[in-house]
Amino acid sequence: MKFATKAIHAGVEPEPHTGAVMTPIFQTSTYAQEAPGKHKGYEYSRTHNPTRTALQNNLAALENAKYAFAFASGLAATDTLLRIFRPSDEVLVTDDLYGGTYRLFVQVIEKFGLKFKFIPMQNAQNIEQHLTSQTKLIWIETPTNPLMNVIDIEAVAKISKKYNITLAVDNTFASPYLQNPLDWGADVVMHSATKYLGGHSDVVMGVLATNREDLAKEFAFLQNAVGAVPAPMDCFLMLRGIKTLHLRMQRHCENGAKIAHWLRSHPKVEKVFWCGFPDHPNHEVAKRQMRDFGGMVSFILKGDDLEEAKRVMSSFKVFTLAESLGGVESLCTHPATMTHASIPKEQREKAGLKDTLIRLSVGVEDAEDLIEDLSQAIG
Ligand code: P1T
Repeated sequence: MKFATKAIHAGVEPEPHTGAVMTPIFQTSTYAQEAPGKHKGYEYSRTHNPTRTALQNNLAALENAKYAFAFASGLAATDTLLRIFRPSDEVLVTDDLYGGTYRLFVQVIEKFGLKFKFIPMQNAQNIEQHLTSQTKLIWIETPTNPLMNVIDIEAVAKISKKYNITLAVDNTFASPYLQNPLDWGADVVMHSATKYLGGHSDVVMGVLATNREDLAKEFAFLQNAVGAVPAPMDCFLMLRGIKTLHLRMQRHCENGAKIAHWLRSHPKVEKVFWCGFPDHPNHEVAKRQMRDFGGMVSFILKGDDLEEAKRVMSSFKVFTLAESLGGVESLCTHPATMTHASIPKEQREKAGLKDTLIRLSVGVEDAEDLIEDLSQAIG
């Protein structure tokens, strides 16, 4: 089945009792049992819920995975994955990543004895020298948030396999429409489904998907044992959002490309971060592992003046200044004070993230209106 058909149909069957075409919201915490232990596969909604089952089957199909698990947020999904590791295990992480993931790793999980090392991975050859016998997980984002660095999933997977290390890819920025990390050798795909998958900025949710049975068993156990599960209503909204993922992504990519090029030709713009430019350092990798370049674009104004950047971010009429991304509406974010404020400034700057960087999540509005808005805001 091709992507658009999977987005609409995978995992979703008409409801057997009534024929309802849309998966109902099974708003129940528990299920009647005929006799102790004799039930229809559903006992308690932390463990299983039919709306969640339909969504998980759909998500697995989109990521070419055998198994997918939905969680109450992207960070809940990441936290659940990290719980399969043990004190003194080491994790190698891309140096540019969502600030909340950094905070979870350094301020929460490190307390339990795991060690995290943040390194640039745009050149996969940089990785091997940082591995130790304790390295158990490599965590990458690609494209990265917010610098749009691209990491060669296949090259990293070759290394992780050689040393028997699990490779997890945060696929939030690309969405499964643009990139399927498991096809390139990753062991786990993680999503903040809050973003492109949901697509309408009305649900917070996370996903883990894998083809490895051993990991799937751990995730199923932990999903129930830890319990960071999404509500049935949210699973319904996610299924509904996913039905138009392919249509939305096409327009996000079209608008993203138009805006990236427009910004690049603007006399007041110093640098535009977007992996669709042929001179982006890893453009060839992006072309190979992604189907298009997405709707996330970051930029820095000439003069590198924080006050001027703040003035521009406060002047938009169509873009909304807000955290998050991937919804139909265009958003503008200031990573240094918003999404990446939990990463110490020194660490941010080491990774190349300046306080003056402006991040755009280009929505699916009319590109001409978006460009007019950017034009009046930048001046
Ligand atoms: O917000 P949540 O659903 O918990 O997902 C966390 C997360 C994980 N990975 C990436 C790449 C992300 O971008 C996020 C959330 N990011 C934002 C809220 C943001 O504006 O960047």
